[in-house]
Amino acid sequence: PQTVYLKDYKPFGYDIDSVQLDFDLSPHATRVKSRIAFRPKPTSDRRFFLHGEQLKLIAARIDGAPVTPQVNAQGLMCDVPDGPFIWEAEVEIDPANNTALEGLYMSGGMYCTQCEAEGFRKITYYPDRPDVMSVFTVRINGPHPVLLSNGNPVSQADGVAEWHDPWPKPAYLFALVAGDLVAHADEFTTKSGRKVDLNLYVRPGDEGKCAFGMQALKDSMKWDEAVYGREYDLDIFNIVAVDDFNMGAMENKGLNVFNSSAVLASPETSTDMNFQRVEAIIAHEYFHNWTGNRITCRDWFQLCLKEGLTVYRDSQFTSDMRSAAVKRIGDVIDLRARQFAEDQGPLSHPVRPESFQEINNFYTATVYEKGSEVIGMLRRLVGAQAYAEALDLYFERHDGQACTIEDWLKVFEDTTGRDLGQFKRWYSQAGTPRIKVEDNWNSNTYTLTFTQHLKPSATTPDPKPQVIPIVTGLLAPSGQEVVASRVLELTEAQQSFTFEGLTERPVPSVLRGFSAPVILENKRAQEHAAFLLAHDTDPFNRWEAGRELARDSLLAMIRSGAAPDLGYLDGLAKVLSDTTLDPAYRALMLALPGQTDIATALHDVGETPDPDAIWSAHETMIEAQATHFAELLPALFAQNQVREAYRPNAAQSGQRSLANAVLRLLCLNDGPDRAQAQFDTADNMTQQLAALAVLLRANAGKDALQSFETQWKSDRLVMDKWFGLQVMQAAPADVAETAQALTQHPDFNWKNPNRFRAVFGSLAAHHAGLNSADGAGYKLLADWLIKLDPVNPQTTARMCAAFQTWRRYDAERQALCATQLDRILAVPDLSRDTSEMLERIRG
Ligand code: B3K
Ligand code: ZN
Repeated sequence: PQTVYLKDYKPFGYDIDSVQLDFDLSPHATRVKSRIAFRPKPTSDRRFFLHGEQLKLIAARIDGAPVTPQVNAQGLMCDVPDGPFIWEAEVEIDPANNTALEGLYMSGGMYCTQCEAEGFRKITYYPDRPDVMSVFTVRINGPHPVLLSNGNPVSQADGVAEWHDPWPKPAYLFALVAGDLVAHADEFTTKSGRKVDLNLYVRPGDEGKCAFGMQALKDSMKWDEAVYGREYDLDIFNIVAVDDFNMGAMENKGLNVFNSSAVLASPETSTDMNFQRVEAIIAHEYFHNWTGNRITCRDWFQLCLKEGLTVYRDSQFTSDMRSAAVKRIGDVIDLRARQFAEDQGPLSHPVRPESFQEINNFYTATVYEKGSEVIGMLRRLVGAQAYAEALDLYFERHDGQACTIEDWLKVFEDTTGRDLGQFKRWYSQAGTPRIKVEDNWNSNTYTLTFTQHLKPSATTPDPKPQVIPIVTGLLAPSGQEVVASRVLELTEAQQSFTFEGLTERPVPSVLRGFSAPVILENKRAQEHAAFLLAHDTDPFNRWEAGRELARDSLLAMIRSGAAPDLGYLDGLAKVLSDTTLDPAYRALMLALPGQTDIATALHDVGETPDPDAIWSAHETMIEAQATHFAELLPALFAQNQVREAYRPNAAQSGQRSLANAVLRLLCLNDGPDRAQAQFDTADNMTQQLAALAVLLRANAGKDALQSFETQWKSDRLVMDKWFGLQVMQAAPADVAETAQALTQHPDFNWKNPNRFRAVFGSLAAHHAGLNSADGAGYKLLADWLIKLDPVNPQTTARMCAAFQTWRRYDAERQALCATQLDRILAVPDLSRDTSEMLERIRG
């Protein structure tokens, strides 16, 4: 396969004045007619190449005269006139056999599209690159009640609809949907008075799961007006729910297409976490209308330009809608689990990569989540006011353009007068910087000295210091805050900051709010962490101190068989019983660092993690929590029962998350009756599923599992939970067998990405199960990736990331894993997606 490089970027030689598409829908023989007005640029080399894959070319014409282009598997070349001309083509495609779910495909009888990143070339011949923007008119012919495309409706009649999108867009934002769908309709009036029709289209039967998503959309529209001054720009905004979808959702202009799991929600069928995810993804896709659609990317190397920024915007939205502290902690847990893991292994790449084989493999935690962290740092460095001004300038200067990271940084430079040359390293250097802190106290002067270090890697052989905003506050030994949070700007490899006028040696609270995506390396004294757990005014660092104590205790248990640390348990008990603290926050405090995080911590200091030992330490610690908090737990459980009608808001969700974490501990102390009672009486999915998880964990879930299946058999999204939970809750030795058995279930439709991920995503997330010493986890995953690859390369490649940490384990496990990696790599005709991933991972 060919490698594409950022440095090779060349503009396309033609502008496109307009695009007209005409679809005749038919499951196995859809005809697509295109009529495209090309205009050569003065600088053009007149090389006319159009992308096209898996297309049957029926006819092509230039200015009405038939032409015979040279066609290959990637596209076509053709001789074209010197001046402007009209290109017309007719192609035939087979959506019913499109199992890759990219281009035009079918899901449950409906037609839908997914074009990002390079799927439009499977619909017709076109310069399928984001810097070619044009105005599209689309006509759809088909016997379906609902026929949708981008933009505003021009005409709708029986079996034919026409849509016109006035906003120039790249082909990856094209969308078409046709099917027997029902609309949940509403409207929104923008701040300048434009009335916008809003529709959420779903399959008949799903109407009852639309209200929450619709409200989230309206909240997002309002928020983007209030906070970023961004108004919606069409007469209509449509969202469609699709059951077969490779990712969460897609921001096509005026016609967002969603994985049904990311938009449908009801109290009976969705957990609090599901509601939060729906709200965040609706917001994310909506926010793309400005950050992605009105201003798009020049090329796919600039993906973080739209994704990092849009993730940052949706995280701001969630912080405003819910609890900012809880959101931040959740984001950091996720960042460490996914992005740090990526950055410390063979898949490490800069936020703006410089080469790829398959761009779909670069929709990563680094591009998205680290990309968002980089924007958070920029805002911290320049301040909220300058950030707002820079964003205004960005929208004003670049509206309608396809831009680069250079354009993005330039608006900040022009707004603030700052040189962002060094800051730009965040985009070009791969890896997670490591920070060491030392402090010194000398005649009332307190000094903090930081050093930063970035490990050289394949893409960053010669790392240079980065600009790292370290938000720091100081506490007096009494617990009083004596220096409020301020941003220390670390720009050198080593740098000191002094604080004058203090009367006693303070305790530092550094990297408050996780102000930069770095690893803080220095071990602080245990009593120091215990002090911060008790006193820090920064909620993130207070949580972080508790997490550090938990981690250190787990590490000691693993290394030397130490008992669980009583200091940690005592500190945690105080936090748990502090009713002034948000229950959601206390639930986060109670949770232990993930087993993968513990493996990472061991690997980080050159030790070989033993997944079984990590598992056991976790179990022992949870038992210790149950014993240590025995007095506290019944009251905590009772206080956090929600008596009002179910609502998925932050307050109620927080209470349920604390009560359900407590339920697990209570089950260890008192047996499964309480969980069984909760399961039997639950009137919402959060309570039902949490109880089922506890029962399964206690090996007391057989009947509940059966009745859950009987109750929810016909609900695909709920059944995904049923499949996933059994794998998640299995003991390490049973994980592969459980997953294997589930694949034999009649409802295991492995071609449906949600169902496949329910089983194998859960296997991949089960640290001790995936890495079981007999290699059964590796083998089962490999078997199924081999099976899925020819059907759906994108989902297969994405799941290969489960193997990215294989080199940290012992020689036996490495050998078992290598065998499986090689077995997959040896498959003839392995997709470009999967082979790129596995070659990087195998190394
Ligand atoms: N932009 C899409 C992701 C497309 C992924 C293509 N493999 C969803 C999002 O980030 O909003
Ligand atoms: Zn996005």
